[in-house]
Amino acid sequence: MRLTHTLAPTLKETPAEAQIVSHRLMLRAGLVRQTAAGIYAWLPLGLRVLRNIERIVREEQDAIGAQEMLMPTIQSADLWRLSGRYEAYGPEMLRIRDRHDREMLYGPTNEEMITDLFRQSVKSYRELPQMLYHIQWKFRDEVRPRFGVMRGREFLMKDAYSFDLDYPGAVVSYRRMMLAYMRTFRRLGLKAIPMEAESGPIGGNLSHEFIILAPTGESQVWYDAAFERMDFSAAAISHESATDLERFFVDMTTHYAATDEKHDEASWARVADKREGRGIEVGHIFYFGTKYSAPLGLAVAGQDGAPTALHMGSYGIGVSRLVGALIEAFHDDAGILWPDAVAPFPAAILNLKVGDAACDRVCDDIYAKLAGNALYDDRGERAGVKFADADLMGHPWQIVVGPRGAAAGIVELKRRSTGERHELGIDAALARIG
Ligand code: 5CA
Repeated sequence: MRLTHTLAPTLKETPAEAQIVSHRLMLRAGLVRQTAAGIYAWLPLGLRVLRNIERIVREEQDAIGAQEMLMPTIQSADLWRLSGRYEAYGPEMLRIRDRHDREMLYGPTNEEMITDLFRQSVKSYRELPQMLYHIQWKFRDEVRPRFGVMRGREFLMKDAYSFDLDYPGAVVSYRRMMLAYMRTFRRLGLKAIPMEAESGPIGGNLSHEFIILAPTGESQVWYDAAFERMDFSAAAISHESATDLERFFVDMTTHYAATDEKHDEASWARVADKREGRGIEVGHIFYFGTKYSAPLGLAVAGQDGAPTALHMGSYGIGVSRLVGALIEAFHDDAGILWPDAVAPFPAAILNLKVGDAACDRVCDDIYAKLAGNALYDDRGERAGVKFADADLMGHPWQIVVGPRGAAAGIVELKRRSTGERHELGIDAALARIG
């Protein structure tokens, strides 16, 4: 992308409404703009990050055999009456009437809808187990939307749902999903700690929150350093093997991890390798048995032919919240430090003297060799402005092209996260970026 023709409105000043660093940086780097309270438009660079996160989430869901689908954002109130949640959800639910005066709602989550869809088509235990997911916008009319995309009213979630004939099967699905979560957060460059949690309005009796560590996180977290050393690779743990999953789960849940509410000094004292930090909730998973299948009539013929209500779980990842959470985890005073896996582009090209024949030629050459997969700062701005904006936007590499170097075919390659700089020939610089 050429910056001259990109909607990436960077701001020098700190926006007054932003209380936390990720919100400030998302506005300053031109990733999002608020269009109504707690509702954001994703500008081109922000959307690229969102899509990169989605891709990693999707790949790890697919890898454990979850099937992607897409349910609508608008739902009919009828199903929610059957589960009892239409009233129970209260003012957080955005209620809508269509032209026929039918009651509709903008989905805050999809347990009812998926249960009904599954009920219409699946009739036998032979079709189980199954897991389905979608990545879809949700609306929750939060009392206090704040912190930008971290607590929005409209936000993007990956929500998955598992269907099993019985409790032991549901536990396997739950553990499989937990494994996928640990892999997902690792790939995003994050340290994630699963913690036992209350299940709240989703209901159920087994639930874990996934807290990622970031110095500016909203809650204090105490955890065993063992979490940081665990190997979640397919080579170490097969998601197909119930024994592997059991070992993985037991290993996870025997290690101490707690937030403020559940922290217990006596248990903490027994942890050999202690770690503390601040945390942000980026995922939440629930096993809730037949809480939705029973009232919505989702039962299949079991092995003995008798109708059996299915055991279900639901599994959420806050995809849009992760954009903010990643910035909370990776930034410095000058701006964002995107991990390679999610950066809008791998590199920014800084043309320090637009109009200088050598600079323009070298930049065009690099931009072409990267097949346009870079943010090319081709603006007629001063070098200082370009350096500041490149640091603010946080692309992992900066290729700095000045007139003297360009004449000699040399560029300066800067690694944003470490500040390391190297003077290199064009091809050597491109080889580093990989
Ligand atoms: N139905 C279940 C699982 S699919 C569910 O809705 N769980 S949840 O309420 O915990 O939400 C899942 C994740 O969505 C949370 O862990 C959080 O990361 C994200 N999330 C929840 N509310 C918001 C919000 N207002 N803004 C941004 N992200 C949110």
